[in-house]
Amino acid sequence: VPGKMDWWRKARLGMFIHWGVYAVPAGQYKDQEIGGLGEWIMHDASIPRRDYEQYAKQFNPVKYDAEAWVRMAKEAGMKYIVITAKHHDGFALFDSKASDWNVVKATPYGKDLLKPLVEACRRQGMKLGFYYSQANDWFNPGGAAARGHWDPTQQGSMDEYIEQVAAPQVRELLTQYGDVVELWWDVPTDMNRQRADKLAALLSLQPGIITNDRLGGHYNGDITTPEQYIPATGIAGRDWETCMTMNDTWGFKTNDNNWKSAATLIRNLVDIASKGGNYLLNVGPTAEGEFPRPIVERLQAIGKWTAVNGEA
Ligand code: JFZ
Repeated sequence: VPGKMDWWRKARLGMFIHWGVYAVPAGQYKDQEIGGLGEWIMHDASIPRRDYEQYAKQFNPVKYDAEAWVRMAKEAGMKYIVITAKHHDGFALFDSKASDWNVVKATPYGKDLLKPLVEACRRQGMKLGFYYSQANDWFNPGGAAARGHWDPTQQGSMDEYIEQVAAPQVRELLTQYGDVVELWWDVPTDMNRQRADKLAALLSLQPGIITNDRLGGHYNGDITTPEQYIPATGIAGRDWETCMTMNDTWGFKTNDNNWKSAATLIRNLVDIASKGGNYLLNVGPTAEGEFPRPIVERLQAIGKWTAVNGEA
């Protein structure tokens, strides 16, 4: 689609949202602080599927207010949002027919979390994209695990997993939620050309969609995704998007308080924009459905800056 990158090249700033069942343990398992990324806790603490499932039974984000989330993004000067429809723990934030490991079937909340966000984005003129962990899936049998499985119930055929879970879910995401501006694949463990082809074919369901470089197989996508850093001189001849956390985790962790200052985040935005890239800045909401206070404060500070200096 000619011109599909036009809005994206002007956007400069987007919101990344990492949200899921991992916000319940929030970095702790069996009274122990688990190092590393909050959304990797199932993997890093080798939590059996059956135990991890219990966190879903406590995932009840009654304070979730999609309108407020979108408003905070908008007031920060963000032009698009990318949310984890499914992260590596395999948990779908949406009503999926392809796996019962989803918010409707596995949690007391029992409602699709993407629908209200889609509606809020439409009402407020915000663009929305989906992160989808296509290869790593530590719950649905056959899904990949970057450093090997730790629970026998995770095992299965990856081709069947792609056929019966990943492809159907991507189809759901691209047909049931209106316009999807970005499909953000992540971590191509054990992907090959055949598996990637099946997923890539689905992108035709959203002709204007932009994809990143993490599908695997032989795909480069439309954009390169430097993670947690800013390329020194940009990336010549390529659209790029630096994704970055405000503290040291993507998914919410109670005890991660290593927040970057608002000044640092604004300086990063200027640095990235001046080099022709976009800044996809992460928020990790709590299991109750709120943005932690330090995040709200930083979004507000960024908004004060972009309101004056934003539109070039
Ligand atoms: C991945 C995920 O594993 C992580 O949980 C988070 O979602 C992040 C945005 O993406 O982590 C990566 C992926 C790629 C690199 C580093 C971490 N990389 O290419 O350097």
